[in-house]
Amino acid sequence: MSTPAPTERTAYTTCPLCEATCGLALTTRGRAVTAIRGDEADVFSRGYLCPKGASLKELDTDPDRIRQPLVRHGDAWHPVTWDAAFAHIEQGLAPLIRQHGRDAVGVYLGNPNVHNLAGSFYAPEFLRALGSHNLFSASTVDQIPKQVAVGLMFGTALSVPIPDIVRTNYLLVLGANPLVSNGSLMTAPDMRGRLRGLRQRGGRLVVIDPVRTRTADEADEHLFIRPGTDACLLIAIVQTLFAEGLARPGRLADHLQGAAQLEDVVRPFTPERVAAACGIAPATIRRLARELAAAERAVVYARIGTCTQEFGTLTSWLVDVLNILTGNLDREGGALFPRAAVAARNATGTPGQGKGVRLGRWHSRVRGLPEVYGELPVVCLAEEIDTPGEGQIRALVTIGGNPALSTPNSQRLERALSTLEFMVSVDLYLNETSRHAHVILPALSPLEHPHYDVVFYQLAAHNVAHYSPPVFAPPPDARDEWQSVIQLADIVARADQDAAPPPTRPSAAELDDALLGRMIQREVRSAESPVTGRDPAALLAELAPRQGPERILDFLLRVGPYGDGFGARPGGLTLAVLEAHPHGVDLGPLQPRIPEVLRTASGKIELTPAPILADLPRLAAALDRAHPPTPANGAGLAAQLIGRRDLRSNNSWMHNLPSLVKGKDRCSLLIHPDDAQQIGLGADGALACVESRTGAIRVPVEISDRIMPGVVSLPHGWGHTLAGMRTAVAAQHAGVNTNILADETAIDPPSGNAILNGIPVTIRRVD
Ligand SMILES: Nc1nc2c(c(=O)[nH]1)N[C@H]1C(S)=C(S)[C@@H](COP(=O)(O)OP(=O)(O)OC[C@H]3O[C@@H](n4cnc5c(=O)[nH]c(N)nc54)[C@H](O)[C@@H]3O)O[C@H]1N2
Ligand SMILES: Nc1nc2c(c(=O)[nH]1)N[C@H]1C(S)=C(S)[C@@H](COP(=O)(O)OP(=O)(O)OC[C@H]3O[C@@H](n4cnc5c(=O)[nH]c(N)nc54)[C@H](O)[C@@H]3O)O[C@H]1N2
Ligand code: SF4
Ligand SMILES: [Mo]
Repeated sequence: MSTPAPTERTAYTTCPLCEATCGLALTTRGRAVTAIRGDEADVFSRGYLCPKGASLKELDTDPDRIRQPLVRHGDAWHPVTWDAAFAHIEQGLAPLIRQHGRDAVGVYLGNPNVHNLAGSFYAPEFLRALGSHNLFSASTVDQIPKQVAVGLMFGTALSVPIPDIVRTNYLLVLGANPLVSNGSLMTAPDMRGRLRGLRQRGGRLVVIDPVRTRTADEADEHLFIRPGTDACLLIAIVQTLFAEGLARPGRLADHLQGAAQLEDVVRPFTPERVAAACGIAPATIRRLARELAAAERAVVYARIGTCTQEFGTLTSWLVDVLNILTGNLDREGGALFPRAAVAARNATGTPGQGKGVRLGRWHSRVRGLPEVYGELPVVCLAEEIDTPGEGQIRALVTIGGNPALSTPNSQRLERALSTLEFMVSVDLYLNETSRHAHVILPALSPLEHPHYDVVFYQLAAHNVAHYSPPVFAPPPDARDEWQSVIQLADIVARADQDAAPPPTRPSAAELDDALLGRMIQREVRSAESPVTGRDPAALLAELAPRQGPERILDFLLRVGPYGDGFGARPGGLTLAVLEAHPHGVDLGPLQPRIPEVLRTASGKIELTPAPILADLPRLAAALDRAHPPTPANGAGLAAQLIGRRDLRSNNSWMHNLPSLVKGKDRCSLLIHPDDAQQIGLGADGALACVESRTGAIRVPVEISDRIMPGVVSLPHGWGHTLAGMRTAVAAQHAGVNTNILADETAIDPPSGNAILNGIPVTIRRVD
């Protein structure tokens, strides 16, 4: 007799792939997904999804996805049990820590850590247990400049003001292409719908980008700008506001520190002074200033093109300065601070006051770059591995990261990785980075673990909370990523104890109990908590029988700003409440939060933080630089290289899914027709050689007047050509790695962030 066909059911889950946090409705039959659509009842995304969300089905079933721990001997990988894998890791890491100290182990955390609960709740525990100064992440090839600016201005690293797109009348976008990226540092699903809504209300959208992007296609006005010069433009807008008496912070005036000093320092940066550098006429700069000042509700929004560039921190600062001076910070239709339900630093502690942020508490060994928020700039990673001496990195742990493709001068990093004495990767794939590991611990399919966006609800354009239980139970011998990470924490914590390791390793559940115990202890001791002075054992009992990330989530929800306070605030949020709302809980539109949200030592908005002002002379010096730069060695075309994203690609790791790589090749060099003609590149598909200080690549061109002359654009995350990987589909759509061209010595000094936009390159035709 045949077994009965499994019944069909619908499961709801939040897509973990990008910052938009779309609600998905999955139709499943047994262990199979039969359909994925946008969940129309989702309180935030209302049915929106993109092609990547639909590809979760392929990710779930990808035969190349690693499902068992792997140990490498030479070039050969062997599946092993979890216990064997952890024993191997202990044998690899512990002696190095004992002999060379904790800094001998480096860590790289990649982007998926901010998209899953293991990264949010357990990775910090691993870093604490390891106690190494050599911590790196994708943040320093991404948004750290913004975090430095807002930390200094508002007091916490995640106090990023978010554009209130659904209520604004004027949106100025720089260096972002939300129609393709679906938004970043602005969680707001369905960007096209939201931007069209703005224009239907009679609002105005202006986009400033070296490329006429899909977002620019939706705009009222698009202006080209020379890569890396947004700070020049924005500071001249600020100067104009002061010069024309248009600086009117309104209600915020009482909460500002440094307004007079600000007016002083921007005075030399007139529109005439900056125009040649940024390529935008003085009259246009003044008009933008007047439009921003005149709009009833306006907001400036900038993203990766303005962060991963020469003046990332200054630009990020100027964006909020403009929102403040036009009275648009912290008001409806301007830029507002979300109030997240879980783990928001600016919603705990004393309202309106804090310690501010401290940067530069230690420095990298080789180049002496300052620490930022507990990590070192990833541009230092290779040199910390390949430069001998005390404190050298001898072992590396990567969790959900692919720095071999994602970070500057990848060839040097690649070489460095191959010399490590020991390396562990926690990853879904055997790829450019994890191929260097000695042990790979697999993570689960995103459909096999619970989900809650701890980070992105702190950056969302509407206050929401949405918990998703696992769609499928994990396979019997699988372990969730949090279990791996907490075991790793235990291994490194005990590494320098000379005694032999205990005969049985503590279980993940035991380690989790200890971690939560410490969290509860801290909370009951905090004077500002709804559970101050309560009995930790009683709180722990109330969380039973949950375990792991769900138990921590329940705990943090309950002590959070909307929480039930373990009975202190009846009717408040608990995980059970979220479970009863599979389409999410709507916590309301963003509300003004100043001064309560501030956590600076002064209790004010710091308009002129010293580390930021210290960077202004560098901006002044750049104003007279020649554009475009002349070619380094005569022949060829001198240009500035920038990056871009594609709707069907996600950084470096989703190129193994057939539905996303089918069709036209996406890894092409976008070049203006005049530039192409000058070096004899006749048609799309012609091969160009692109060379920078660090390397050279060959790539087919795509000729288009969407890009400004003197600038070329190439997406990152490609170049799947290396030996020893297990990504068969990606290998057939390999593309080239743009980070061979990015220079690890080029940084934004206040943040240490890499410069990935505006890289000087020379381009030649390949015959
Ligand atoms: N030139 C240039 N370089 C760039 C950029 C650019 O614009 N231009 N952008 C930068 C930006 S913004 C970012 S965020 C970085 C990204 O840099 P990385 O975070 O280093 O790279 P990703 O491509 O996101 O790789 C994620 C890795 O995690 C694995 N993975 C996926 N899901 C999970 C999971 O749930 N658990 C675990 N353990 N692993 C998982 C994937 O297989 C992959 O190996 O790249 C940066 N690099
Ligand atoms: N489909 C898809 N979505 C993604 C990702 C992905 O890989 N694919 N990655 C996710 C990640 S990790 C991130 S961080 C976000 C990023 O999200 P976004 O910030 O929206 O990133 P991009 O789409 O790369 O848009 C950056 C824009 O900056 C422009 N630009 C480059 N240099 C300059 C400059 O100097 N000045 C100005 N004004 N503009 C410049 C580029 O031409 C480009 O249009 O996207 C996320 N979403
Ligand atoms: S926009 Fe982002 S969150 Fe929404 S479906 Fe696409 S990848 Fe997922
Ligand atoms: Mo990113």
